[in-house]
Amino acid sequence: MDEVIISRAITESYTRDLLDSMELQVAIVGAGPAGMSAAYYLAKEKIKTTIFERKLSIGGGIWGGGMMFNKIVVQDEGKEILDELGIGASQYQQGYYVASAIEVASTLCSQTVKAGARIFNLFSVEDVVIRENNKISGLVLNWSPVLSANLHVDPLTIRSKLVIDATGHSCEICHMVTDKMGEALRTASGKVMGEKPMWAEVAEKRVVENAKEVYPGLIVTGMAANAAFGSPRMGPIFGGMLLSGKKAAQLAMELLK
Ligand code: 48F
Repeated sequence: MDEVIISRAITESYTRDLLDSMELQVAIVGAGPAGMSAAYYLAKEKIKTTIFERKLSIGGGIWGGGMMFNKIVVQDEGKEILDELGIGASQYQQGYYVASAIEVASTLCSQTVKAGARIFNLFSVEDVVIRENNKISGLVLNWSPVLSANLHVDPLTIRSKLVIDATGHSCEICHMVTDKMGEALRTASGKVMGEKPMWAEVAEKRVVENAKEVYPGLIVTGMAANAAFGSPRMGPIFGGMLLSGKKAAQLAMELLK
């Protein structure tokens, strides 16, 4: 085995993938449950989709379950998605199913990649591209270690017809838009309204309703959607996240037509 051939194989293959991701139909920020669900349903329909994830690990808030008890709960509608993905879940009582957080995170990631979506980990999105018509048309990217080490290194940029903010509680892409464009979001205040206290039942409904185009070219999904529109949090029930990602994918496909 030759060390340099190994290094060439990695460098060439990675660079090819990165170059291919510079022109996308859909760019998703965040590989949590909502972002991966959106990517899975888009890739299944052959939409060119890439997720950029800040962390080394993929899966966002799935792994830790509830307070590090690594189990998650889904309701009937969420169970249908787990069934589709081939993830086991047992009924706890009527309408409540328990699944292994480890199996959910790993299988969702595997199915998303197998469906044809690409995932880049260790990428932080630090800004958006806004050109003609004030529409988002791309993302500004940097290596996560560059940002965590506070190094002065300029970013690179990719173009995408649509962007999905799946950054979770921090709702980062929506915040970037308001930082640069003012009160421009399609929310009641034009700003990120901020998530409200825990209320699982309402939060689970709203997280699907709130998966919308929140700014031209920008769809928001998952906990970022509830933060954007001022809806409650839900804790370790994950069906809404998967359904919100699915709705974001359906909306993206309509907008791409
Ligand atoms: O936090 P996260 O899992 O968001 P989600 O898909 O799901 C929320 C649940 O995990 C849980 C919950 C109960 O259902 O409320 O919290 O809405 O995944 C968000 C991912 O986005 C990444 C972050 O590292 C995480 O993996 N992320 C956030 N900001 C950026 C980012 C950024 N600027 N660039 C790249 N990745």
